[in-house]
Amino acid sequence: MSVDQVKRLYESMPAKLDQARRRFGRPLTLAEKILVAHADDFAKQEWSRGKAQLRLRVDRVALQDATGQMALLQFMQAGKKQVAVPSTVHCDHLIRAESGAAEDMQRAINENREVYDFLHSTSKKYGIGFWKPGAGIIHQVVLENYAFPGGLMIGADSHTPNAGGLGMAAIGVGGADCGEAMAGLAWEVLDPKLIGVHLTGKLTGWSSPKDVITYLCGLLTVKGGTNKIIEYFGPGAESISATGKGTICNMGAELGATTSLFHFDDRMAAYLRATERGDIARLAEQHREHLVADPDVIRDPRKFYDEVVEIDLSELEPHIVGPHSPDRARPISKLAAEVKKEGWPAGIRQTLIGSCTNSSYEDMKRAAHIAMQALKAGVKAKTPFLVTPGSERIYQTIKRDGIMDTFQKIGGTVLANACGPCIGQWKRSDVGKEETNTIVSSFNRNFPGRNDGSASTLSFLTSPEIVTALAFGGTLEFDPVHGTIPGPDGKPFRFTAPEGEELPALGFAGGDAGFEAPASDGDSVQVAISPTSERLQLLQPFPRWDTRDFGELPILVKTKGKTTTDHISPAGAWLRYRGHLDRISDNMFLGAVNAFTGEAGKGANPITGEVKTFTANARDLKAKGISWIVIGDENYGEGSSREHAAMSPRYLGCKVVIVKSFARIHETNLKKQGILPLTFAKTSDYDLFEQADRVSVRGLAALAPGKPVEVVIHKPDGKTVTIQCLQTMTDEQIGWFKAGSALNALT
Ligand code: MIC
Ligand code: SF4
Repeated sequence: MSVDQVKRLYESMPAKLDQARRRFGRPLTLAEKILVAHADDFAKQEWSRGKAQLRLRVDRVALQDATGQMALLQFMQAGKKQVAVPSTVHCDHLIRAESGAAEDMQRAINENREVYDFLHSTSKKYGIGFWKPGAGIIHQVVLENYAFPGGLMIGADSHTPNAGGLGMAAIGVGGADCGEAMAGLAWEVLDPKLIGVHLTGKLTGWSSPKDVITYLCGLLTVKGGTNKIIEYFGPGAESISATGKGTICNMGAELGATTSLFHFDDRMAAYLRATERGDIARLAEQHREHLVADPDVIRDPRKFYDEVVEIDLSELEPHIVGPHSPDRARPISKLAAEVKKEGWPAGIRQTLIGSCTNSSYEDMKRAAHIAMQALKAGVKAKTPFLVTPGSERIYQTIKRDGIMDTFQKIGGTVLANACGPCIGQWKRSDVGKEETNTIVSSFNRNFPGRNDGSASTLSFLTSPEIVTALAFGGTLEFDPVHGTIPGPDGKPFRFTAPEGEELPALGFAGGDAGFEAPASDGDSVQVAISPTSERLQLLQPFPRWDTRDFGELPILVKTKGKTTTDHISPAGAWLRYRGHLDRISDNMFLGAVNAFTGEAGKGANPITGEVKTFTANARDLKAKGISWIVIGDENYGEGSSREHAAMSPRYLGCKVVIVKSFARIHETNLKKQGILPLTFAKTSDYDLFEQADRVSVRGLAALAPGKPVEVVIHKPDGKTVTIQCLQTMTDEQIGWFKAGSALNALT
């Protein structure tokens, strides 16, 4: 978005915000200001938190190489010549970490050539900015180049809210949402409720932005933010750098929040200037009052936010979360006792810093400060230490400033500027497949199997500086804040608290950022997809609803416990097939725990009784022309925005998913792909479903917003049980269901 467009947005705000203050009869929070300023039609729009469906115009769309393939394939189906809003593609997820940046990059380019060529040529053709492999991780690149206070963007990645560090409302969505916004349609989202987080005190010593969010994860849990925007404000916010704010907003995805954001302040202006956007900083300073909440909101927040959380940063201890869920939180000082009690292996096998969450200059600098202390004292690292810089800009700057040298001196390996081990793109040879082992990283997710494909790996998340100290302690029993480790002379060695500037004193290093602008004449660019490709496949429209109720569908899978998108459609080696719906569907439910047996990834075929993978069973049912249903637990579909977790089930014959509760992005993805998402009116009805049951869904012709749906469970002995299920579909979404998918409804 050009400076002129930002200026126009800011200049349009006073009138729009006044109109909203009058209509709502009260002052506005920042989240509301941004939503109002981006309303497709303010006058016609109904506003009601938690109830209304907002139609918004986004300023920008960001795609990455794993989810972006499907987003672009869907956009292409809309038949447009050019994208309607500024959009970018970022090649970051497909680079596998194996032996260090240079070799890993070359291997990735060779292995993924076909996909990169596809992304590159579609970008060129349709007017999309293209960030080459190695340019950096989507959210860091967006923060450095595109995010701006008061803006609204969507991205086909759940950690898009990272841009909230610069006061932007940036929301993670499925690829179909992006495709539609790029095609020029308004984008829809449930009017979110608002959580205000009032920050007082000051971050000091070992405490870092990561601790704000890991603490909140423990407090609010992984579903605490569902359909809510988290707005941070208060005097404490000024003690957090813009990139630190980005860390906090990024990991708000782990709370399931729609997005998170901070009010505009001088730290943001400083970051904008350091990243060569002084013109935007100046504009934001001129329009400051529109880029923060109204004064009355700050004075009496409880009147205007649905919930308020107080955090005194001066009291906040460093936290660590895990294993297996980002909300399993405790202060680092309490970890050793818990490790003993739980019998987790205390010895740490790998330490990793970086990722989109924590790879700012400040993060690297503070981690290097810890490493330097150990180097000076002659203390050796006890674990491998892997670093993923967030962008080429960070990489070049830490190289110039000697930070990389420090990491290398402690035996660290600097990986490509990419997702790598954070998304299972990690070839690890130091542990056996089923060996229980412990790793610690500064990433944001730690679901089973997430990093190295092994559910036996226990993954803990904490700040980069604590990760670095733990690399020297080598054990979860070491508390770097209060404890000591043996020095080379046998005497106890104690780290002092990390220090590090938020922005490089010499400015960011220049060099080839890895950006390619689209062609001026897109018509001349050809996008070719080979019909024999195993990486890319043109999409075929899903069949329309045949206007009949669903009768006696078998249950393909009833999942128990956490069913994240990593359980439904694992990443790692499967990322290879993200552009090929048929191939990727072989991973469907591989991580899902079968509620009938406790086993992951497989179950009895509902017709033959043979125990096979869920995919094999689904393919068999599909071949027989039988559709099926999924029963799920709480916060079903938590985590990633990947729509493959909805498309694969749809492709293999799923009609309905009934769960205790949904994560926001996944519920929308199901609707977009034409699957009926239902929740139990009575949570305990989950227990009624048994393996041999058949399930009917009645009254579909009368489907209407807010109207419950009748579900009949047919028991093998002929008995039936009728229950009520709820659905959250709007008229438009019911239209998607009837058309077979949102895309079908469009074309
Ligand atoms: C993630 O962190 O889980 C991912 C990989 O970035 C996903 C996107 C994907 O699955 O490609 C996300 O967060 O949406
Ligand atoms: Fe990449 Fe990990 Fe960030 Fe997702 S969370 S964008 S996989 S670095």
